[in-house]
Amino acid sequence: MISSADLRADTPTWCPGCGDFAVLAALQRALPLLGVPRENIVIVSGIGCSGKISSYLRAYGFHGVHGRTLPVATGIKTANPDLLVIAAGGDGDGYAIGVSHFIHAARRNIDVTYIVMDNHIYGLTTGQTSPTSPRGFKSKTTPAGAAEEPVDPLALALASGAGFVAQGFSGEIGQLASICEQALRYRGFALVNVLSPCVSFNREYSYDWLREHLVDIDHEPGYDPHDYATAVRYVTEHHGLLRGAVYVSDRPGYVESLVGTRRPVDVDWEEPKARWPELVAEFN
Ligand SMILES: Cc1ncc(C[n+]2csc(CCOP(=O)(O)OP(=O)(O)O)c2C)c(N)n1
Ligand code: SF4
Repeated sequence: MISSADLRADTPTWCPGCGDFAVLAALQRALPLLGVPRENIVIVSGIGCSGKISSYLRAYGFHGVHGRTLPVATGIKTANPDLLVIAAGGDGDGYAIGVSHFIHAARRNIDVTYIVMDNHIYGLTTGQTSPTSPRGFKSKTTPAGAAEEPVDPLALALASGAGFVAQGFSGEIGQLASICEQALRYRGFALVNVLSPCVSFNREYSYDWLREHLVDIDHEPGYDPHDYATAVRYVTEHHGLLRGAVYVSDRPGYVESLVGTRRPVDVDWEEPKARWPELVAEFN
C-alpha cells in the first residue's frame, strides 16, 4: 500500500497560491485509495507550468513535448494495459496544440485519466490568451480583448464521446480528490477539467470569482450523471460553470473493447521484425 507521503517528490516551484498545488494534492490523496502499486502508475505531462506535475508526483513520469500527452499516454496504455496511466497538462496544451489528440482519445475511450489544469491563460509563457479564455479577454496577445469564442472543454468532451466527464475546482480540494478517485477508477477516457487559478497572470478567473459562479452538480437535486441529454443541457445552460461529475457512461473502455480481438501486448513482433529491412528499403 502506498501513502500520500510516498507520492511526494521534488518541492513544487509553482507560484504561491497557484491552483496546480491542489491538483497535485488531490492526486496524492486519491491514488493511495486505489491499491495500485507505485510502480504501476505512470504520469505523462505536457509543457506548461501544469506540465511540471510529473516531476512532483513520485511515480513513473514522462515529461513530453507541448500538446502530445495523449498520444504518449495512449501508447503506454495500449502497450501495457496493466498500468494506471494519467495524462496531465494545461488548457493550452490540451485544447490548442493538442486538441485533435483530445478528440480522438475521447472517441476511442482510451483508458487514461486526463487532468487539465485550466487557468484560461498560458501561464509558463507569462500570460497569453488561451483557447478557454472568454471573448473580450485582455492579455498580451489580445490587448483589445479576444475576438474569438472560447472552447468549452466539457461540451467538447461530451460531443467527442468521452466516457467520463467531470470538472473540479482547486478551491474545493475535497471534491477534487473525490472526482480524481472516480476518474482513476473509470475504465475508459476520463476527463477532469480543473478550474485551477493562475494567480500571477489571470486576475479574472480568481478563486473568489469561481467560488461565486460555479454550480455544484454533485449536490444538485435530481441530477443524474448517467443521463447524456441532461449533462449536455446543464453544460450548455450554465456555460460550463459546473463542478462535479458531469457525465458517466457505461460504454466499454478501449482496452475492454480489444478483449476477444487482439490485445496490443499479445502482438507477435517476430514477423514485423523480420520484414524490417524490406520496409526500410522501401523508403530509400
Ligand atoms: C511546439 C511548441 N509551441 C509552443 C511552445 C511554447 N509554449 C510553452 S508552454 C505554452 C503554453 C502554456 O499554457 P498551458 O498549456 O495552458 O499551461 P500552463 O503554463 O498555463 O499550465 C506554450 C505556447 C512550446 N513549448 N512548444
Ligand atoms: S504562472 Fe500561473 S500557472 Fe504558472 S505557476 Fe504561477 S500561478 Fe501557476
